Amino acid sequence: MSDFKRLYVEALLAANWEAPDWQQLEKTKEGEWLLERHSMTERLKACCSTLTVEVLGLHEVGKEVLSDNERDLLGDQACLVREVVLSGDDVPWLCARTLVPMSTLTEREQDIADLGAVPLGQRVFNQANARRDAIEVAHVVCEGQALLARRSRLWVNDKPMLVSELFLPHAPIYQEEG
Ligand code: VNL
Repeated sequence: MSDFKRLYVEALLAANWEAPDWQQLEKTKEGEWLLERHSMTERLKACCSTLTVEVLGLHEVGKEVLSDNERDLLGDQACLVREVVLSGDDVPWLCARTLVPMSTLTEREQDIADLGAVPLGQRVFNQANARRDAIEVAHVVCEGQALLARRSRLWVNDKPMLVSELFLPHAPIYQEEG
Protein backbone atom coordinates (compact mmCIF):
# COMPACT_ATOMS: atom_id res chain seq x y z
CA MET A 1 0.00 0.00 0.00
CA SER A 2 1.32 3.45 -0.79
CA ASP A 3 2.33 5.54 2.22
CA PHE A 4 -0.28 8.20 1.62
CA LYS A 5 -3.08 5.64 1.77
CA ARG A 6 -1.75 4.21 5.02
CA LEU A 7 -1.67 7.76 6.40
CA TYR A 8 -5.35 8.20 5.59
CA VAL A 9 -6.31 4.99 7.35
CA GLU A 10 -4.30 6.08 10.38
CA ALA A 11 -5.93 9.51 10.35
CA LEU A 12 -9.34 7.80 10.42
CA LEU A 13 -8.27 5.67 13.37
CA ALA A 14 -7.21 8.77 15.30
CA ALA A 15 -10.37 10.77 14.55
CA ASN A 16 -12.23 12.34 17.43
CA TRP A 17 -15.88 11.59 16.64
CA GLU A 18 -18.51 14.08 17.74
CA ALA A 19 -22.26 14.40 17.48
CA PRO A 20 -23.06 16.63 14.49
CA ASP A 21 -24.69 20.01 14.95
CA TRP A 22 -27.64 19.04 12.71
CA GLN A 23 -29.25 22.49 12.57
CA GLN A 24 -26.05 24.18 11.45
CA LEU A 25 -24.79 21.41 9.19
CA GLU A 26 -28.05 20.77 7.36
CA LYS A 27 -27.80 24.21 5.80
CA THR A 28 -24.38 23.58 4.26
CA LYS A 29 -23.04 21.69 1.26
CA GLU A 30 -20.70 19.71 3.52
CA GLY A 31 -23.69 18.80 5.64
CA GLU A 32 -25.49 17.22 2.71
CA TRP A 33 -22.57 14.83 2.36
CA LEU A 34 -21.83 14.24 6.01
CA LEU A 35 -25.44 13.66 6.99
CA GLU A 36 -26.37 11.48 3.99
CA ARG A 37 -28.44 8.58 5.31
CA HIS A 38 -28.71 6.73 2.06
CA SER A 39 -25.85 5.41 -0.06
CA MET A 40 -22.57 7.35 -0.22
CA THR A 41 -21.70 5.13 -3.19
CA GLU A 42 -24.62 6.53 -5.16
CA ARG A 43 -23.83 10.10 -4.19
CA LEU A 44 -20.22 9.67 -5.35
CA LYS A 45 -21.25 7.88 -8.54
CA ALA A 46 -23.38 10.86 -9.49
CA CYS A 47 -20.21 13.02 -9.53
CA CYS A 48 -18.07 10.95 -11.93
CA SER A 49 -18.16 8.54 -14.87
CA THR A 50 -16.43 5.66 -13.11
CA LEU A 51 -16.22 4.98 -9.41
CA THR A 52 -13.58 2.43 -8.46
CA VAL A 53 -12.83 0.67 -5.19
CA GLU A 54 -9.32 -0.35 -4.20
CA VAL A 55 -9.22 -2.72 -1.24
CA LEU A 56 -6.29 -1.72 0.97
CA GLY A 57 -6.87 -4.27 3.67
CA LEU A 58 -9.16 -7.05 4.82
CA HIS A 59 -8.43 -8.72 8.13
CA GLU A 60 -10.03 -9.98 11.30
CA VAL A 61 -9.64 -8.44 14.73
CA GLY A 62 -10.54 -9.93 18.10
CA LYS A 63 -13.22 -8.30 20.22
CA GLU A 64 -10.59 -7.10 22.72
CA VAL A 65 -9.35 -4.67 20.05
CA LEU A 66 -12.61 -2.68 19.95
CA SER A 67 -12.83 0.60 21.86
CA ASP A 68 -15.61 0.96 24.46
CA ASN A 69 -17.41 3.20 22.08
CA GLU A 70 -17.19 0.74 19.18
CA ARG A 71 -18.40 -1.99 21.53
CA ASP A 72 -21.43 0.13 22.47
CA LEU A 73 -22.30 0.53 18.79
CA LEU A 74 -21.61 -3.03 17.62
CA GLY A 75 -21.69 -5.34 20.62
CA ASP A 76 -18.76 -7.27 22.04
CA GLN A 77 -17.81 -9.00 18.80
CA ALA A 78 -14.79 -10.07 16.80
CA CYS A 79 -14.90 -8.12 13.53
CA LEU A 80 -13.79 -8.15 9.95
CA VAL A 81 -12.01 -4.89 9.06
CA ARG A 82 -12.33 -3.69 5.46
CA GLU A 83 -10.24 -0.71 4.35
CA VAL A 84 -10.72 0.84 0.93
CA VAL A 85 -9.98 3.90 -1.16
CA LEU A 86 -12.73 5.01 -3.54
CA SER A 87 -11.74 6.99 -6.62
CA GLY A 88 -13.90 8.98 -8.98
CA ASP A 89 -12.40 8.87 -12.49
CA ASP A 90 -9.08 7.80 -10.96
CA VAL A 91 -8.90 10.61 -8.41
CA PRO A 92 -8.89 9.33 -4.79
CA TRP A 93 -11.98 10.73 -3.06
CA LEU A 94 -12.72 8.70 0.01
CA CYS A 95 -10.88 6.43 2.39
CA ALA A 96 -13.24 4.12 4.26
CA ARG A 97 -12.72 1.68 7.10
CA THR A 98 -15.57 -0.64 8.03
CA LEU A 99 -15.89 -2.88 11.08
CA VAL A 100 -18.20 -5.79 10.35
CA PRO A 101 -18.97 -7.97 13.38
CA MET A 102 -18.67 -11.69 12.66
CA SER A 103 -22.26 -12.03 13.86
CA THR A 104 -23.30 -9.81 10.95
CA LEU A 105 -21.55 -12.05 8.40
CA THR A 106 -24.20 -14.75 8.62
CA GLU A 107 -26.93 -16.05 6.33
CA ARG A 108 -27.53 -13.69 3.42
CA GLU A 109 -24.81 -11.36 4.67
CA GLN A 110 -21.92 -13.81 4.33
CA ASP A 111 -21.06 -12.30 0.95
CA ILE A 112 -20.09 -8.99 2.59
CA ALA A 113 -16.74 -10.60 3.43
CA ASP A 114 -16.10 -11.18 -0.29
CA LEU A 115 -17.12 -7.89 -1.89
CA GLY A 116 -13.71 -7.15 -3.35
CA ALA A 117 -14.06 -4.14 -5.64
CA VAL A 118 -17.85 -3.96 -5.26
CA PRO A 119 -18.66 -0.90 -3.15
CA LEU A 120 -20.15 -1.77 0.22
CA GLY A 121 -22.94 0.76 -0.24
CA GLN A 122 -24.00 -0.87 -3.49
CA ARG A 123 -24.39 -4.19 -1.69
CA VAL A 124 -26.02 -2.88 1.48
CA PHE A 125 -28.51 -0.46 -0.07
CA ASN A 126 -29.63 -3.15 -2.49
CA GLN A 127 -31.52 -4.50 0.45
CA ALA A 128 -34.79 -2.75 1.25
CA ASN A 129 -34.31 -2.94 5.01
CA ALA A 130 -30.90 -1.20 5.04
CA ARG A 131 -30.68 1.86 7.26
CA ARG A 132 -28.09 4.16 8.80
CA ASP A 133 -27.92 5.71 12.25
CA ALA A 134 -25.44 7.00 14.86
CA ILE A 135 -23.91 9.55 12.45
CA GLU A 136 -20.93 11.38 13.93
CA VAL A 137 -18.45 13.75 12.34
CA ALA A 138 -14.81 14.71 12.82
CA HIS A 139 -12.26 17.24 11.63
CA VAL A 140 -9.07 15.43 10.81
CA VAL A 141 -5.69 16.97 10.00
CA CYS A 142 -3.71 14.86 7.58
CA GLU A 143 -0.39 16.06 6.18
CA GLY A 144 -1.26 19.63 7.11
CA GLN A 145 -4.65 19.53 5.41
CA ALA A 146 -7.93 19.90 7.27
CA LEU A 147 -10.24 17.13 6.11
CA LEU A 148 -13.78 16.09 6.96
CA ALA A 149 -14.74 12.64 8.17
CA ARG A 150 -17.79 10.88 9.42
CA ARG A 151 -18.64 7.65 11.14
CA SER A 152 -22.01 5.93 10.98
CA ARG A 153 -23.65 2.62 11.71
CA LEU A 154 -25.27 0.68 8.90
CA TRP A 155 -27.87 -2.00 9.53
CA VAL A 156 -28.77 -4.82 7.19
CA ASN A 157 -31.37 -7.33 8.31
CA ASP A 158 -31.05 -5.73 11.74
CA LYS A 159 -27.35 -6.56 11.91
CA PRO A 160 -24.88 -3.69 12.39
CA MET A 161 -21.59 -2.55 10.92
CA LEU A 162 -19.60 0.61 11.56
CA VAL A 163 -18.32 2.69 8.64
CA SER A 164 -15.72 5.46 9.00
CA GLU A 165 -15.17 7.66 5.96
CA LEU A 166 -12.48 10.28 5.35
CA PHE A 167 -13.10 12.72 2.51
CA LEU A 168 -9.79 13.12 0.67
CA PRO A 169 -8.60 16.54 -0.58
CA HIS A 170 -10.10 16.24 -4.09
CA ALA A 171 -13.47 14.86 -3.00
CA PRO A 172 -16.61 16.59 -4.31
CA ILE A 173 -17.59 17.59 -0.76
CA TYR A 174 -14.95 20.38 -0.96
CA GLN A 175 -15.82 21.58 -4.46
CA GLU A 176 -17.72 24.75 -5.22
CA GLU A 177 -21.07 24.15 -6.76
CA GLY A 178 -20.92 24.70 -10.52
C1 VNL B 1 -17.14 1.29 1.08
C2 VNL B 1 -17.14 1.85 2.32
C3 VNL B 1 -17.76 1.99 0.07
C4 VNL B 1 -17.72 3.11 2.54
C5 VNL B 1 -18.34 3.23 0.32
O1 VNL B 1 -18.97 4.00 -0.58
C6 VNL B 1 -18.30 3.78 1.54
C7 VNL B 1 -16.53 -0.03 0.81
C8 VNL B 1 -18.74 3.81 -1.88
O2 VNL B 1 -15.94 -0.61 1.73
O3 VNL B 1 -16.65 -0.50 -0.32
O4 VNL B 1 -18.87 5.02 1.67
